[in-house]
Amino acid sequence: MSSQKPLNVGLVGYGFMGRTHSNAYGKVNQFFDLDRRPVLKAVCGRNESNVKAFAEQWGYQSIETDWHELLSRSDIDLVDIATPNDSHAEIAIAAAEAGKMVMCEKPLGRNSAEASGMVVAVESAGTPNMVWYNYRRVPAVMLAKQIIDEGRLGKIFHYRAKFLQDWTISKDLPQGGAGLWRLDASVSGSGVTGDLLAHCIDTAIWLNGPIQSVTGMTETFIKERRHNLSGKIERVTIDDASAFLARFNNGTLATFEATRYARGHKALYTLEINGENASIFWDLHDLHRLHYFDHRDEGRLRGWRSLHITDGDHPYMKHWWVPGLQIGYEHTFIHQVADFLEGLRTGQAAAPTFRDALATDLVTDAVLRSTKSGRWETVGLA
Ligand code: SOE
Repeated sequence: MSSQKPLNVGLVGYGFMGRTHSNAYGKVNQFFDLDRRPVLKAVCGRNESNVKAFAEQWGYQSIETDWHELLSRSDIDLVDIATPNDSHAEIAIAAAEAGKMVMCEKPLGRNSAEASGMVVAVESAGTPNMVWYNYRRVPAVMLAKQIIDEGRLGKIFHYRAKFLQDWTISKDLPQGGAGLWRLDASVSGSGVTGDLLAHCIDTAIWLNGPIQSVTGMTETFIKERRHNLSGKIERVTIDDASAFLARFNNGTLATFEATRYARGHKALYTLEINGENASIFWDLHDLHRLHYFDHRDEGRLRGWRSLHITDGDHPYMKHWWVPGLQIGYEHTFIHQVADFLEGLRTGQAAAPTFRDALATDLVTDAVLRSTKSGRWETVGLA
């Protein structure tokens, strides 16, 4: 019998993200010393045979086919939302009203209006909440945060982020339905702006503070695709590519770009920050490395250092193997659960909370507004 207090999880949705979260709940207590233990109580999805198969494979004790039923259960402490974006708000608000803790996949809402309602719901209920912006918890990205917070970069002049993929280039790819709802803006809210740039914006605000104003451009390269649900050729409503310029409150100038049309790139999330004294560069395809240049190094030896973030004194790494051995994408979700559980113990909410994630939706809204107005747009306050 375990000495840790159980935290009964009810997962809604069992796609790609349902798998990453389930894996994290299953592993977290083996690697982190925590006083709570997630228990895979129930998984919920509309297709009974699929949800049963998922429950069996991942070890969930029970299933539900209607999320209202899940929320009404007294044996569920935490509702974890891993559904397409159009159901985040409804489920999260109802879960908060039912007194559950709530975790939600990114982006929080399809737009900031939806996200605001979700923030009000969790804050009025006073319930712990968090959004799965997992890339904050890549050890190298966490080290970047420490380096910046220690002031090593000095004044930050430039922030540059990109998220490049290439999986929607074929004009024969349909839109809508399982797996392809990201191509239907009525479900997703937007295209790469809300899906990929949202990651870049979340990390950027966390590392460098609030974004003040933006001006952007988007393009939809393939204008019509067959819709999986109607079977008809329909207009494509998402942005396939999105780029924007930004000014941070602290005076930093920034460029952000995301696309699903960068042939050869699968999930190339990169960021570079240039400060008065030093610069850092990070690349998701080589996620253990943090590149660091410090102008204060002795001139003869000055140059870009390629730090391998696998040592025990690097963020999170003492919980894993021995120095030099690597971890990967799935571990970012395990770190996030560990921090959430630790936040429950200390009473210090683990970030990003719903309110933090609202700040990202306010930036994506401003970017999309500016593509219509053709002007710089001020970002709303979270
Ligand atoms: C899109 O392809 C996607 O799966 C995003 O939705 C995720 O948030 C990102 O981490 C990887 O790419």
